[in-house]
Amino acid sequence: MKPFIFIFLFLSSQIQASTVEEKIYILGGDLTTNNGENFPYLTFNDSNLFTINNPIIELSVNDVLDLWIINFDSVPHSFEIKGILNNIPIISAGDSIQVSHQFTSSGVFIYFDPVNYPQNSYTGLGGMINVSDVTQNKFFWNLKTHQSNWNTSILAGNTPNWNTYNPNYYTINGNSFPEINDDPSARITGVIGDTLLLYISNTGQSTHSLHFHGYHAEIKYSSKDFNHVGRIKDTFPIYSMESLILQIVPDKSGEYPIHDHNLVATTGNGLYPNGMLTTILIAP
Ligand SMILES: [Cu+2]
Repeated sequence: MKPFIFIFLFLSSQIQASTVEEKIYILGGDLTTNNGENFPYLTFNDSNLFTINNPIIELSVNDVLDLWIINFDSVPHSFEIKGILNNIPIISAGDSIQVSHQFTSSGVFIYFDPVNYPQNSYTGLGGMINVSDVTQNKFFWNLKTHQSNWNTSILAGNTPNWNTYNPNYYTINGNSFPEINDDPSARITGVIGDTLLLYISNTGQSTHSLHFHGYHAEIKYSSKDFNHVGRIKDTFPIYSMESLILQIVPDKSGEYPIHDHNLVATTGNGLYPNGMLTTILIAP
């Protein structure tokens, strides 16, 4: 009988879902650029201390996410997971709400504040939930753009004319070049033959076209169009509030640039090189 018991235990472990409990805190602070400019900013945070990053929530397929959202800001906010959870009530200043959802397929899912859309989301309140069954060689990019002279006015409750949006800063996980390469969650590193997975969300208000030098990548997931899965190429458009999973299997060693092909996005308030520019570093 022993083999049958073993098989039963093996199968039951494959379908077991776990419940992941997380808390995120809405907090205001400043984004400081590497040019030394400061502008007000809002993010979701792991604790009641402000950081420029929105937490990356990592789940396995079939996990149930139990999420508390705590509003430490002085004005009302809300919460939405694009395409999955909406119609969540307003969270008053000082209040909190709990949401729960089981994620039954892999992908990158954007969470954000839908209040006054896109203003609150633009000023920083947007992050990513990654659902996969892979534990190794994962890298994460949350893309955002900023028009630094807009934030004070937007956070005072004003609505800008989005037709005149002209961002002057471009960040990946809150950083611009060269600091992106100091973020081990963003900077792609590996050795020849590795399977490297890059989870990308665009929670800003611009479209980007990411160009990979040195290696081609394969689309493993696209929130915009399922038919794009399987395409192997070196440039990947990503629209606002869309997400991608790319896979790279390096065939050679070296260090190669990856950047937004819209070259204004590789500047910071007119200075080059800056913005959405990083390198992939592959060892023999
Ligand atoms: Cu290029």
